[in-house]
Amino acid sequence: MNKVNSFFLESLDLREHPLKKEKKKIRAIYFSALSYIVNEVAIQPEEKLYTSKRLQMYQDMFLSDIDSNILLTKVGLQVVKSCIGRPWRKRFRSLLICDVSLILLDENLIRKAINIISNCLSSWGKAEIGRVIAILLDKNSIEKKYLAIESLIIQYHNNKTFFSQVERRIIVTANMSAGKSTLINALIGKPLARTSQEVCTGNICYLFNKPFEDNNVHLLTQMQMLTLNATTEDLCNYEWSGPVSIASYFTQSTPQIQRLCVIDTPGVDAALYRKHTDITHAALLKEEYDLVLYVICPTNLGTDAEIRHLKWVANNLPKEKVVFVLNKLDNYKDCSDSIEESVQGLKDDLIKLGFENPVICPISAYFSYLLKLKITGQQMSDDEADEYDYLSKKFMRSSYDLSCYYNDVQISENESKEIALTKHAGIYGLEQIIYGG
Ligand SMILES: Nc1nc2c(ncn2[C@@H]2O[C@H](COP(=O)(O)OP(=O)(O)OP(=O)(O)O)[C@@H](O)[C@H]2O)c(=O)[nH]1
Ligand SMILES: [Mg+2]
Repeated sequence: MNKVNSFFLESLDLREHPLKKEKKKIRAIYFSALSYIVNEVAIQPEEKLYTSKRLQMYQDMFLSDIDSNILLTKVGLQVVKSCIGRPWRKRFRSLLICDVSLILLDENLIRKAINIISNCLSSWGKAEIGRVIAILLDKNSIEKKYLAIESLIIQYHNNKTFFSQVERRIIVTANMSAGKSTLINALIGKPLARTSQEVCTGNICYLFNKPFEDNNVHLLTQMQMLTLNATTEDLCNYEWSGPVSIASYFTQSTPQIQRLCVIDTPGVDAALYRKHTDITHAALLKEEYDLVLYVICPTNLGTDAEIRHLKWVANNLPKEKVVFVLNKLDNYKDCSDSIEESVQGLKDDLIKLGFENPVICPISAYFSYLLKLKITGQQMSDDEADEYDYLSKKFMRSSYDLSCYYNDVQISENESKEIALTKHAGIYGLEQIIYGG
């Protein structure tokens, strides 16, 4: 069971950092002071794993145009220990405290770091940083003169508020290729879980929400291989030798920030991949979760493989936690298929299997995913753009309006077409259930 620490979930946006506008020398001295302090207090291996990556992010941001880091480290030690009166230090002390706090996150470590800084200061300087600490750690209101560091203070507070929430955990299961990973990508609004027409997900993948968008995807693979700015290539190439964790900001249909962990699992019926079934069964039995999303592809309804997995779920899992997702409804044709009949048919089957009053959520995970790309202004491939155009027309038709299968989802007249489509495509209603409706 993967319970990651706060470091892995942290959002940190350095794009507007006040130091970026400074001269090379100032940036170099500042970074050496920052890394010196962080390395003095973060000494446990797990702390170091994250703080070293965070420092790397700062280094990439501040020093990409400067060569020699060995020299800089020496300067850093000297600056922190002795040169009290230099003009840059007064200006940057409060900034240093913010950055140290954003890297260390843990209040005990932050207080240790503040002690190191305080020991270099006069009593006037100590009082000065005391005010910043009170804003940061005790949430005193921000004074005008600290407006330059306000965005960093807000980032620290947003992270802390997020970490203090209880995490909701959702596990997703299905036969192979039912669209589990596509559904997860629709929930996140980004292509983070690997999808394919062929057998794809090969092990457990934990996907965690982050407090706000900073455009950084975190990836932690087996063997503690950690990256805090994973590329599309990184996400496509890791080995399925064990569970994988990914953290990123999730774009929801109705903006609200909640801690969520979605657990992707391998499909259970791939004849050549028996191990996948064992991995998924073990996860379904041992993980802690609030909901199980059981994804069903209509073409699998009534097949031996589907009935087998449904029976296993009915016999082994708490039935009241299972929500059924009838996926790929964009493939339906008005002339030959009936969504209503499929939903009713599935309901009858589930009741026979012992699910008393099954919750069934009809959806098109793929169109929902495209909608999220559209809403967040992300690039679509040519295929995706064509499919988006076609499906947005299809889902505006009343026969594909899936909102009627969800409680409390009403289309309002003055909302945008895209928001109306999230209701028609099913993702809006499903998110209400997932986020605790
Ligand atoms: N038309 C349509 N295709 C979908 C939908 N959801 C998923 N697919 C497609 O179905 C195929 C399998 O999707 P995945 O999300 O990889 O399925 P999975 O259940 O995670 O598969 P495994 O991990 O191999 O068990 C991909 O080609 C998806 O594009 C949908 O809502 N509509
Ligand atoms: Mg998958």
